[in-house]
Amino acid sequence: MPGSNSAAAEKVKPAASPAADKPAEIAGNISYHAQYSPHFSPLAFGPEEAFYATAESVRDHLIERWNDTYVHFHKTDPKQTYYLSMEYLQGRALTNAVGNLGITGAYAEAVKKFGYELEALVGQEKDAALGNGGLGRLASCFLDSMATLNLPAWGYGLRYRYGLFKQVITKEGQEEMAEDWLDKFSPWEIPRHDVVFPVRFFGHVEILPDGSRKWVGGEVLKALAYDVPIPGYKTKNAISLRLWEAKATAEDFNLFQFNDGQYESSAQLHARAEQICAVLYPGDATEEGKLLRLKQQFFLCSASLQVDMIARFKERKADRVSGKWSEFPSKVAVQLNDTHPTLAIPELMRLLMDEEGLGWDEAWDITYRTVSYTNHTVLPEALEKWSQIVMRKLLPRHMEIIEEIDKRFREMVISKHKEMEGKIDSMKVLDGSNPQKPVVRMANLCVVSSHSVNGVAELHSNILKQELFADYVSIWPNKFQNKTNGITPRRWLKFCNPELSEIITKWLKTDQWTSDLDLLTGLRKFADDEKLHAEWAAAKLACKKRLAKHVLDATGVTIDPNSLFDIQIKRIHEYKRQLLNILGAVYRYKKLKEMSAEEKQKVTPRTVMIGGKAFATYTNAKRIVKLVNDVGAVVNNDPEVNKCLKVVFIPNYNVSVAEVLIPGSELSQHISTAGMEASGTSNMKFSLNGCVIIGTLDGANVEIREEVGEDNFFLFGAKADQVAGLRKDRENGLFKPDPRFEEAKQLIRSGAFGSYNYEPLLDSLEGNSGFGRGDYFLVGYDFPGYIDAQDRVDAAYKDKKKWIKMSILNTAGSGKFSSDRTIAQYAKEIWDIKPSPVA
Ligand code: B1H
Repeated sequence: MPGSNSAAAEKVKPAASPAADKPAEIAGNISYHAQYSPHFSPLAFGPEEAFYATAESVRDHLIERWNDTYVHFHKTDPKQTYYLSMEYLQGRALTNAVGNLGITGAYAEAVKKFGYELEALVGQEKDAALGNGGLGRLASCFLDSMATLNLPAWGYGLRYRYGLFKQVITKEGQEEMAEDWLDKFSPWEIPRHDVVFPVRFFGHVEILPDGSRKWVGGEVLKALAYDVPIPGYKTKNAISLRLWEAKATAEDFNLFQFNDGQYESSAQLHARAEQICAVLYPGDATEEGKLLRLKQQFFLCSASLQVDMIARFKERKADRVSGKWSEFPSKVAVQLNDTHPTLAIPELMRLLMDEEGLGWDEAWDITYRTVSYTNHTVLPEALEKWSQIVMRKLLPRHMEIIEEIDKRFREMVISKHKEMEGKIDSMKVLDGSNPQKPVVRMANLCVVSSHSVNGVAELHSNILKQELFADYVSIWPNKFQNKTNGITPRRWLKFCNPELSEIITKWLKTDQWTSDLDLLTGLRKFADDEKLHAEWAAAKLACKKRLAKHVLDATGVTIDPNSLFDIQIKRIHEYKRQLLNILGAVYRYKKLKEMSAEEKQKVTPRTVMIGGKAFATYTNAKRIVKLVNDVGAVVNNDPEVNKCLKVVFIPNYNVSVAEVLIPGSELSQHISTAGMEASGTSNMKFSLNGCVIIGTLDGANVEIREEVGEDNFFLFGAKADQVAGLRKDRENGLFKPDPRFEEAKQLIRSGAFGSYNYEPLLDSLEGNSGFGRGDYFLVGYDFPGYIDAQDRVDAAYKDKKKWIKMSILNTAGSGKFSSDRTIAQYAKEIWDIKPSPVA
């Protein structure tokens, strides 16, 4: 190969056809891609070039499967699910791709012929972070399970130019930088120049002579599809994640203006097209920002519906006997990942009525039977409400349809559920109670228009039924379901923790657990086996060393792999209570400072790691990031205590970082105020990797504790049904703070961690908050219980045998939390789709 950095590579003969099992042929194919899909100078074949050539070689295998799967679905025409999500947190793809295809060993051998280790090339890949946190990562785990279960199901999203920002920690705290995941390009996506459809914005509604309505005028952009093949594990099926990009065309380019020197006005639509997919969650403090978000949401819905549901239904119905529109719900299921793609509802209505000529009743029946909605949060501030004024301007026809849905819903309640008449105001879709700012309540629109509504953990689904959506339950008692979240065991155990995976396979005498995770219960009978204990401890130590290296590289802080590794990684949010964690660490530091050298000998050494990104405009969350960093700077440099305690902020937490942190964890914190975390999914990943949880009875913690056993979970804190009462007590001055809580706050106030103004943060815990809801998240109430639970952790960790047994029993009890189980339930109980494996 010209310009290769390795003499050995010169001997590799380029070969165009991909081979899966023979390292020599694979190397030939990699060499072929280096030469014939050239993105770099032929003089270079460094790790980066080697990564891209290897990825393109792997992609050949993916494309073969992806084509076969498409043809198979086209021929057999099964009912198909369309999963609409504004977020996907895919992370890196190479390890997962070769792992799912079962060609890891062959590729590892092949790249050796160029003088590379596969792991080194893997590290060259950028994380695809087209999401914020749990909701986006859930969507990505779901894709892996849909493919693995051979389900006819595809994902749909947006191809953001810049995904989630890169977090840089400076003296000021968190700073955000645009993260260029497409630099240089993504080897995994296939631009589909044959799949381009128009999407309209603005304009007006025209009434035609026959009384039908048509949306015309405004501006029309094109949606261009980029397909990312998603391979299933040990199956020939590969499904698609279709990401839409907005573009304008040559017709929209004013050559005359351009030649006249009016460069900006000549390409206005091009610039506006670029804005649509420029960033994930553009700030929505301004009216322009709000409009842009709404445009993004509609763009996803309209493109996906027109191209993949309507056009495909028409294309395939030519082969069917019937082919009536009434068949649509038996061919198409649309899943809304939260309310962000709600506009799929009025858009489907519009397409069926205005484009296909159906009447309201028929279009409504089809829409209702097709669409289902997953709720992911009960936090009032996260329940989307869109201005009716903005909606009418951007989508005039959709606003008409939403008004009609609202009107018919109200009429239905009055005619069929008279007893609920008094509740109509809170149930209806349109809220005009503030005439200056009338809004559309997107969650209400989803509930009224979907045949199924589900929560994401038992507790959360119960809260939906008993509180948020209680009134609707009396109208539609069977509409509400639970689908407890899950995670893919491939990425989150097999690939990220090869040490532990090998041990599990050895002791279970099968590797079937990777696709049948309930088999992990087989480990229970070895929970006291000393040989397993030794192997388990060695695997954990290896992972802790890898994690310690990451911490050193990322922060410059040296941590001791023999200390207890205690981790909290998630988006920074007051309800997730990173503040409780850091106040606990501050209290621990204070007690250590008061101890004699002898007393310190008996302490369980601990490394507290906290990582996560704060939303750019969420000031209190950013203050928490700053506080963790400041506490770390003092504690880690204090020779009196830093053998017993280190506090590290892990910068730029993302999927790849999680893949290093989770295997090396021993204790992890899931400590949200009860009732506020819908599910959580990292709790499942930690537990699966043999990490013990300290947590509240919130979200999926409740079910994890049931599965792994009460003795293997450190529980503390108020229960969900006490929270409202405790808040009331606080308002009435009935709350007496524990002296330990006061001590921790006082130490921060004393300036022990620097002179930054933490007052607004501390103030938020004390009832006189400018935020107007003093200690709304009950940090003060839960603090003593939390400290006591941490004392129990310290004691348990001293007993190595006991701790390892707890660790084993966590892994053994994690079978329920496979996303294969979750997706199988969606397929059967909501979508009514069946596996359709490629022969
Ligand atoms: C979850 C969100 C979310 N719930 C608004 N809701 C967003 C809401 O930027 N926005 O507008 C973005 C995301 N994310 C999470 O979903 C829950 O908090 C977790 O508890 C849950 O595990 C996860 C997946 O169900």
